[in-house]
Amino acid sequence: MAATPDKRRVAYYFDPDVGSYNYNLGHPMKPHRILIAHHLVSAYEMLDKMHVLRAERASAETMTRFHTDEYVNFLSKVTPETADELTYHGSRFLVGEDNPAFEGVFEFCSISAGGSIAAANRVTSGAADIAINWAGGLHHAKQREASGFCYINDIVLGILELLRTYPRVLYIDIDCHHGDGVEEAFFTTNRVMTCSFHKFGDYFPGTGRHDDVGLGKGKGYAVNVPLKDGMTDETYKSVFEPIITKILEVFRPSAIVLQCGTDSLAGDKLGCFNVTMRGHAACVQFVRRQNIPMMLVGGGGYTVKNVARTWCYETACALGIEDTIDPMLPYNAYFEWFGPRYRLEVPENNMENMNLKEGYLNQILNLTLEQLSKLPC
Ligand code: ZLV
Ligand code: CA
Ligand code: ZN
Repeated sequence: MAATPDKRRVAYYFDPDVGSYNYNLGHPMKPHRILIAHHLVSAYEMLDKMHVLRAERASAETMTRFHTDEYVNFLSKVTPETADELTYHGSRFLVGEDNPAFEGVFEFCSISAGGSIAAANRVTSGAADIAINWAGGLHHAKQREASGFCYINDIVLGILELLRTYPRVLYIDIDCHHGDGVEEAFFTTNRVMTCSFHKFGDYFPGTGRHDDVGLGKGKGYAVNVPLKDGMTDETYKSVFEPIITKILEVFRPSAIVLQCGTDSLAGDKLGCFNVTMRGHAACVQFVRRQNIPMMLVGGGGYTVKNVARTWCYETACALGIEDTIDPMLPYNAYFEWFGPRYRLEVPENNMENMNLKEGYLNQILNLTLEQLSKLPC
């Protein structure tokens, strides 16, 4: 007899307006990629296999569960015209060019944060085993300022919601950048373990050294896996699986938030790894197999068509139907974007894997496992 397929109740949060916000001209962050991913999900007929929900937009007051009143108040008021004055000439709230005061920035943040908060509640209520918010994952936002294309930290707000019900939450971050905002928010608590895999060395935001492990009660509960250019599927898996397995053994999380930033894919405009769509999704599949309530959020990803392909495939992984997915893309409104091959794939390239030099990857793996073995069981 065939084994029962491994199905989960999936809640998928999508706001049809999310694709209409634009960071400044020439800015690499394109909210439109979430709409394209949605078109692929729809063309693959996944929408009727899950609960498709539009979350209530997060209010300013809700955002102050993490951010300061002063910052949220600023964000709710700022426009492209008033930005210079309200930021005291670019010295407060929005520093540098990474975070422009674009038209509708507060609404965009309300959609992103509203989605992660609703996803967290869907999981804690027991109505979903997996809740997805591809508009979330904005891991750099700080308590009192924007950073790295992120204004409101939807992940911190989502985790705070999970902590109302669950004693321990694991946060895993496979975006190519360090998940600094989430790490900082929970740096002194042992109720949230943060684990970020990221490129380190002459790369934004510059934090996430291996020996940054948390403070006070949180000592040992921040896990950082600094990597070099050229990570492949095989080498990514060779650190991801043993580290997450060890974390599950020592931390025993009651829920997991997986940030699925796709700038860790091969060929990303800002990333520098060589991971394929399948290698990236293998992280989702591995976490899903643990049978722990889970949230999937988006994050970075700057080669738009590959972001859409990967989040579509990862939605299929959440549903457990990835083996039935046609590698040829079905016709959809964005079909011509996916030429010349029109396939659901992100292939690797021939870049060198700098992590294999001088046993670097093994050293990092061993140091991380050693850190984790020191935690009380
Ligand atoms: O994927 O930016 O390197 C989650 C995420 O993790 C920097 N920013 C800052 C520090 C001083 N610099 C440069 C400022 C440039 C401002 C505009 C760009 C414009 C065009 C092309 C690339 C960039 C850019 N900015 C590339 N890397 C940066 C980083 C921020 C990276 C954020 C990653 C966000 C969503
Ligand atoms: Ca990361
Ligand atoms: Zn990133």
